[in-house]
Amino acid sequence: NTSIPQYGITSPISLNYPTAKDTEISTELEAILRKNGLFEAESESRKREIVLGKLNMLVRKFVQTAFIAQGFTEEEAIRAGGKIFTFGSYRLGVHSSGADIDTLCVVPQLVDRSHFFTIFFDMLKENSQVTELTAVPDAYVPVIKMHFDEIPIDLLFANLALSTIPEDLDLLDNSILRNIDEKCILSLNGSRVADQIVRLVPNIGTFHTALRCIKLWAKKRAIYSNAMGYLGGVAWALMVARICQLYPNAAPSTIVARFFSIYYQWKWPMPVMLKHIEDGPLPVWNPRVNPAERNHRMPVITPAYPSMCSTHNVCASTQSVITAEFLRGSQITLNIEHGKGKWEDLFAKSDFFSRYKVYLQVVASARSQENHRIWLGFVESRVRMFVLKLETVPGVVASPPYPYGFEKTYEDFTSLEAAYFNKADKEGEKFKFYTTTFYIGLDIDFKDIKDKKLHIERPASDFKRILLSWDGWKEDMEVLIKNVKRSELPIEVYEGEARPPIKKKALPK
Ligand code: 3AT
Ligand code: MN
Ligand code: MN
Repeated sequence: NTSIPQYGITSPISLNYPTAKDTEISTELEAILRKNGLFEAESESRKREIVLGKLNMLVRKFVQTAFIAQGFTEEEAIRAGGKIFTFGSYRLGVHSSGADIDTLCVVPQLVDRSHFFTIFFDMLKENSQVTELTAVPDAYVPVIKMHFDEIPIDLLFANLALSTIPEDLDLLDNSILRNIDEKCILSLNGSRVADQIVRLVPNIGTFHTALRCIKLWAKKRAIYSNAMGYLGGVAWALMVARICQLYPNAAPSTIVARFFSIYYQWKWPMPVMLKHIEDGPLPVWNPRVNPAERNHRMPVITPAYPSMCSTHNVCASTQSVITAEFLRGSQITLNIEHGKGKWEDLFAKSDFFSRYKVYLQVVASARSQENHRIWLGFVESRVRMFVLKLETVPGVVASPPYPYGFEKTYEDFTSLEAAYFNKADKEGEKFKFYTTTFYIGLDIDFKDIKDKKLHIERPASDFKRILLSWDGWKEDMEVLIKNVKRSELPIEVYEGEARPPIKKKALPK
């Protein structure tokens, strides 16, 4: 397993080294990234390392306690080991100040998940440095969330079919996946993918800068969200890593420019992959075998066995927005390379709220903060289903969602409708309404529509029914679906800036 690393499934496109100009604009790029507050202070990175060290000690202590409780000697308990690994933006080296650390605790077989949520959870509860401790044992990937000395931590759990955890355990060894449950495989996956990415890029420093640039760009352009059908952190990392493989010696600015021009022209659904997909007993991404995977429009495949598609949520509407952004990015970076533009142009705020004539609002509301938090998470995870329904309505060319919700609380109203429409209502009991509003843009073409009307009543009521029949639904959880013209959009969607002038045609084709 220690042969010479191979970068990618094809030979590189170019082995060229940076020109003086490439180096210059890459330095400018780094300066802009710094200006955007993407890097933490030295003191914060030191703190993260200390926190991880303490967490590692706590995990060992936890394993020992669980072993002793099962009648083992102290010596045996100490030998059992236990270790933490990281994944997410911290592991990839692209986290910003204040970001969480995604961690995974790996323990021997005899320590199980119920111990994690009892013995270990209680140890954390006793720890004076731990705040905002929450256990989410029933999640798709069970997790403990907390702040450790103010650093947000997500902590996953995996117990391996081993009697002890060796200090030098290699997570990429596929044999560790044998005889463990599905939740453990899922939990190990994040770290295994991150380890592979780091191994499969030719120059890690270049990868860091290029990925930080792409992440900032994707957030500013409102296309960063796996849940909403755009791309999440893992998918962006894989896409950047593939370009790094194709231009192993290039400067970060070149990686970014080629990223846009290559993905704008990419022959989707040809998959983006960092290495060939490994076969094995577990199901892996394979559209020839799994019909559902034939619907993946922009497949970006994770490199660690069992390989999966990190972009299965992408739909026609989000794909067209992402593609338009690739084109825009390629034009701007080409200009920058020719000395005719600046990096700030690339990071301009998205024009989502001036791009469409009509928008749909999905307002998720509850009367307690706690229920609102739960409800908005659920509604957010289902907005994509509404988008898919809308795409089938005659006259709808595209119905892309805005990836981030807008929060608002209303005091002293008898109903959500009264609050939303700001109707004065004097009679009846009054409540506080915590709301989050999600937006869907409607790109409409009435050319072939006789009555020049959009019939969205059916998809809207179907969507509402799906939301309200959720298992976790509570009585105060409500949803309001409303269409608004661009001129009627509330000012908060422009985040304090003036309402932009109405453009004729903003979406490049
Ligand atoms: P930040 O710097 O933290 O914003 P990130 O890439 O580290 O960026 P997250 O911490 O949200 O992003 O996620 C890290 C990984 O954890 C990405 C994904 O593999 C996994 N993950 C995130 N959210 C979920 C979820 N709801 N369910 C399952 N896995 C998740
Ligand atoms: Mn993270
Ligand atoms: Mn996280």
